[in-house]
Amino acid sequence: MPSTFLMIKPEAVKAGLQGQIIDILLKNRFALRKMKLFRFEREKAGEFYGIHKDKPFFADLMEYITSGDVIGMELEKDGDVVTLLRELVGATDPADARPGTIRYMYGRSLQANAVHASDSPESAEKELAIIFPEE
Ligand code: FUP
Repeated sequence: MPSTFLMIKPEAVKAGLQGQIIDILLKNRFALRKMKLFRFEREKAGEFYGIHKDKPFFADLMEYITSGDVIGMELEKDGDVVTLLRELVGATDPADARPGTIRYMYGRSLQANAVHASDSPESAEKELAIIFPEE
């Protein structure tokens, strides 16, 4: 079954929202295959967000994503799992996210937008290999 990567970001873990977010994922029939709580080292964070390294917001993004624990997950679902999960997650900026989406409910700002979800099958494969290298 195809799988993708989701990560609960620092502000959502600090706010204790991980249970509610996982509940939404399971109720929407995403199967949880792997899960890990960890804190990013700078180097690994840079590798994970390498696609943004020339963006003006990169330094702030590094500061934020290494600021506390995150929870990474491998999620499985029949069909186009990447697109289905991105729809449930909602727009990058919570202010633009549709009601019912995770970012609408739990995102606080463009940066602190509660979760990350891979944007393509290629990104999912790359991100899963970075976060779960041992498996
Ligand atoms: P997404 O794929 O929805 O996670 O969004 P992007 O890959 O475009 O951006 C990655 C992360 O960078 C976002 F989750 C939040 C952060 N970001 C900013 O902080 N400022 C910006 O202007 C754009 C993105």
